[in-house]
Amino acid sequence: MKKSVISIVLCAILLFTLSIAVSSASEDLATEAAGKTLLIDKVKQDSIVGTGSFANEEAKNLFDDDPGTKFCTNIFPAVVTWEMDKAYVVGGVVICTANDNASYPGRNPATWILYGSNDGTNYTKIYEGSAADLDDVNFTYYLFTFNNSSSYTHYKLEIPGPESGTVMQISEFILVEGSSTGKTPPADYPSSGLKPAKGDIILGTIIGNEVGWGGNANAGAHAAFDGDVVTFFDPLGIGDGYAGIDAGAKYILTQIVIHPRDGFLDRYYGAEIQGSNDMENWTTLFFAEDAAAEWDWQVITEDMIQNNTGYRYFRYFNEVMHGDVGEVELYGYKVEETAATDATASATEASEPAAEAPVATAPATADMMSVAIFSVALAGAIGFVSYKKRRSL
Ligand SMILES: [Ca+2]
Ligand SMILES: [Ca+2]
Repeated sequence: MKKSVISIVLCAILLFTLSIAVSSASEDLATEAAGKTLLIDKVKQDSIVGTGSFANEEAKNLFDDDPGTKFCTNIFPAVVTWEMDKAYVVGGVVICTANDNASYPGRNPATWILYGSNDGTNYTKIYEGSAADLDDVNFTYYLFTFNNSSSYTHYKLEIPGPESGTVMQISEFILVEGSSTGKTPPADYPSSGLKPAKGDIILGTIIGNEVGWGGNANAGAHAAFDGDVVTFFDPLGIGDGYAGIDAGAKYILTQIVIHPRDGFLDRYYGAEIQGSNDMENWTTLFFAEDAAAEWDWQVITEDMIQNNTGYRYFRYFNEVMHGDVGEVELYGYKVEETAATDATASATEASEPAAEAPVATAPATADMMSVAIFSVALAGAIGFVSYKKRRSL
């Protein structure tokens, strides 16, 4: 009696385990990768180079949108390189098993490593799969997604060996296009180490330009929120495009930290941090009145932030200069539901000119010239205020 109960429990656990495995795969590509942009036809067929294989089972079979053809080899590590028709940000991969994995268990890759490159020589690791990724089943598609914000023209797949035995095979290897916006910043963001006493880093979903100036996929909004001061957001033009964060709830800012782009300190002039609750009407919370003095973190403290009444959307914007920026960090605290009425009241007050705080009168929405003239006048009147604080390393 006791034994049969244990058997039932074990069966239940087994069925549960199987249902998880099945739910992450499909015999139909459209089902498995629903809503994804597949880059199958973006592969330059004549660029594909792969490790030797069995006859008619070459690496090029990975890119023909046909699960009936496969890359099958007993030479390891198996390495395949190829070039795309242009640079893509890849945020996922679909792998399909082959015709007879069920008959020959162990032919799936032990691990699989995807690399990207922009010169076909120096490769950066993007993602590493594991032995448990694929099952011993035929013609089954598996989707894997991962965080990656870098675009590459060249890719490399490296497979150290089969899960067991001496032969490895897969029928399809499909890159899935990622998005530079609509994602959360990576783990190494924020990187300034300049957290204020009050408030925490505002993490959320990146909003703004998908790509930067000239269609540069590396210079989209994400580049201002990746923790790397060298990578930069590059708008399409002056006042044309922005990099921002959807905080998901209303936040009061306690500090703003901006790192200019290397070699473009003059473009810090006119930098604005704006807030919005509808992504249409933007209010200026901070306006940079001069170029950055050094290629270093620019710290804007709470007392320098105007109209700070609680916003869900924040953006870095520049209507004066072509506003490249290396990094943007926003710190603050969430507006409590019960405090919503108070926030509205203070918003009305804040819209009145504040004589003792000249920065407060920086126009929230104004054309480029009036902002520039105003800023020059203001800078002359009160002198340049240094917002800079050295990074403590
Ligand atoms: Ca194929
Ligand atoms: Ca960056």
